[in-house]
Amino acid sequence: MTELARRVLDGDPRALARAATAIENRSAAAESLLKELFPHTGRASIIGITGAPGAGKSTLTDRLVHELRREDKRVGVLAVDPTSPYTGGAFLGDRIRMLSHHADPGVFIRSMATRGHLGGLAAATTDMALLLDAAGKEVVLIETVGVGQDEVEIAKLADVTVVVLVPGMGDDVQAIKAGIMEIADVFVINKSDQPGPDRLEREILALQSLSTRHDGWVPPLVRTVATEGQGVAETLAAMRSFLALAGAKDRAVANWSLRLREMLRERLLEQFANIDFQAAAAEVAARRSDPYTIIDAWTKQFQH
Ligand SMILES: Nc1nc2c(ncn2[C@@H]2O[C@H](COP(=O)(O)OP(=O)(O)O)[C@@H](O)[C@H]2O)c(=O)[nH]1
Ligand SMILES: [Mg+2]
Repeated sequence: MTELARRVLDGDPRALARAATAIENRSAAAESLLKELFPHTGRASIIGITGAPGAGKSTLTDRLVHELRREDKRVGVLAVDPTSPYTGGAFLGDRIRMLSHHADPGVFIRSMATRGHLGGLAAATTDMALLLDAAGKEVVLIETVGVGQDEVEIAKLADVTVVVLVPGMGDDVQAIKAGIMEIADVFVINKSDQPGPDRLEREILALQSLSTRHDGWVPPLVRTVATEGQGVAETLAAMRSFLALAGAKDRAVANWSLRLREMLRERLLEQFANIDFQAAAAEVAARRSDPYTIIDAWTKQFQH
């Protein structure tokens, strides 16, 4: 076993930070490290927290961390922040708010940079969660902005997904319809100190009554005021009820089926990183070539 792997398994925060950087850079060393670490994973609960910008995900995550630390649980936090100018400020805000945990060696916090080009964020997030799992974190919280497809994909990689909604936003139900309904294992109605939580609750219940999940789970609704810490313990309890559901093994297989797909997708795209997509796109758009012929040529090039 390499020195770095040994120190990660010991939970050494500096080794963890180094390994996280290696994973972020997608270095070859990171892959061999992850191979070494993988047999030591599978113990952490991976919790996805998703919702629109400003819904209170960071505030809630912060409160959950406090609650878990009170139970003496070791915690990892991964903040997935898109580089969009809308959330550029929130990125800093998240960091500052999270600073309150920085002196605590039981908490490890990492902001995941969006990968800009060919995706791969889902795979990188999986790797990072595995790293924290191997390092002995018992709970890994992943905060994602549930607006892009990429972020919804990441949420699906979690063992339990919490969707944070807020009352009084007319587009709530739209967001739910746009696919968040299927990924929510727990609904949090945050900012319940603001007008309208009853109405939002009725809307969610109405949508829930239209469909049943194949696992029979009816995602509970929890009202929170994250800024006050209200409902945080209840949120944790709701997540734990879901995690304790029978069929955890089947869920693990289903999750790995998704994760492997994401990892393969990324691996393939990485191999094609040098391809001039722009030039090919121009050819296709001008009808000088067709996408099928071009993709055929690309895949042949890489079949060795
Ligand atoms: N009134 C009220 N404000 C909240 C609540 N939770 C979060 N906020 C505020 O909403 C804003 C956005 O919160 P943040 O956690 O950064 O949202 P995120 O973008 O989803 O991570 C901040 O100003 C918070 O202080 C709540 O329960 N009630
Ligand atoms: Mg945030």
